[in-house]
Amino acid sequence: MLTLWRHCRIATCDEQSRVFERGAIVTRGAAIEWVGDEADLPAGLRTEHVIELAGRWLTPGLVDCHTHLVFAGQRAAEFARRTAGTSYAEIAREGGGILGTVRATRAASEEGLVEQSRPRLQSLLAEGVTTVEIKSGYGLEFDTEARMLRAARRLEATNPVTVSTSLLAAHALPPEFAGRADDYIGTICEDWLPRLAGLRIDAVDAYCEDIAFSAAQCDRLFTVARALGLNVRLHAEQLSNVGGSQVAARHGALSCDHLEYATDADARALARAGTVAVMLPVAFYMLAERQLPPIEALRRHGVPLAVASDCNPGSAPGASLLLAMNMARRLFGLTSAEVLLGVTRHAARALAVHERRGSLAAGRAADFAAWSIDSLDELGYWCGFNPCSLVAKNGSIVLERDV
Ligand code: DI6
Ligand code: FE
Repeated sequence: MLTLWRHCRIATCDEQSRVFERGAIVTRGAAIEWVGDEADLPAGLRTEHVIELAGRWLTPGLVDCHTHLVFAGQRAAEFARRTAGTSYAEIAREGGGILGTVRATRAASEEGLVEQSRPRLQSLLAEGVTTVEIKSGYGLEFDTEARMLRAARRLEATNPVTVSTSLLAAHALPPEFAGRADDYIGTICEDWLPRLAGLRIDAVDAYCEDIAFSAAQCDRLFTVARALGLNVRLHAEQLSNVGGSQVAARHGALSCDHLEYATDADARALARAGTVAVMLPVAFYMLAERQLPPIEALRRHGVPLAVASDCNPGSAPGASLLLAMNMARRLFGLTSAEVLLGVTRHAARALAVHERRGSLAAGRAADFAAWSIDSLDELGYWCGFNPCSLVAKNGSIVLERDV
């Protein structure tokens, strides 16, 4: 059955970044059959169902390509300490920070993780998000890492969303391995990775930082992951430069995320490797960081830029991709066009789903969002206001709201 979605303006975000001012889309089941100017609608297409969009803007369903949205508890007391002057790194060195969430997550059941995480996912879905990446990383022991990944898959099975999972076992050093970071990396490589591959993980991630894992340790982890045929991505150069982007580039990482302390040479290496740079301005804001990512160098070298929420209980306690888009514009100086590609085509590429999602073209998934806005410049302009009024996932309307 064919459905005609008519009377809309369309930003396809495809390879040609086509825009149709008097656009229409035809869907067949879960896929796009045709997209273009309504006047060019092929005469032979017999559409049985018509949806009137009343001049709204249509974009691909948004892709949030970096979240830690499955976790238990919250860290408001830690935030209070940070606003009073204690740094994120100091709290981490005391055994707080990520390890605080590890304690809460280890104590939670799979059902409890799903229930606590669902409102965060729903907050993203209400903003037009149709694909979301979810990391493990608050278990740091085999069973809890696996439980987090299963919770992420259950959220996918019970919500209109495509989930991409990343194993982030190398997020912090668990207390059982205190002083033995190399042994912990060895355990992930030799014991966990081969066993977890059965859980359908889409990528292996790590936190490369002087309060977490060294470039050499990430290099070892990625060597094993790549040999198992897994994609890799990396948190790098967030608080200091310890050489993570070079490791990511060497292994052909899908993405390298944060990058505040990356250099011009790092940007060049990422460009050569085809790695997407994921900007996480909510973490930059919440940690009151001052060092801006090298946006000019990333642009000059042609590194694709993505923008993500980083939803997590420590450095980005929120679940709003629209707010991240606003912050990417205001704090990092991205343009509205960069921000839109950053949450569509480039974000999909960071998850290796760009052939199906993150852009509107014939043959791709019918995932899209309609916006009650006059101009595309309004994406990333509103700060704490959501103009999304309709979401379609795999060709079906899954959300309608009055705006
Ligand atoms: N970088 C981040 O922004 C999150 N993890 C990471 O490696 C923060 C995670 C947390 O503080 O709980
Ligand atoms: Fe993160």
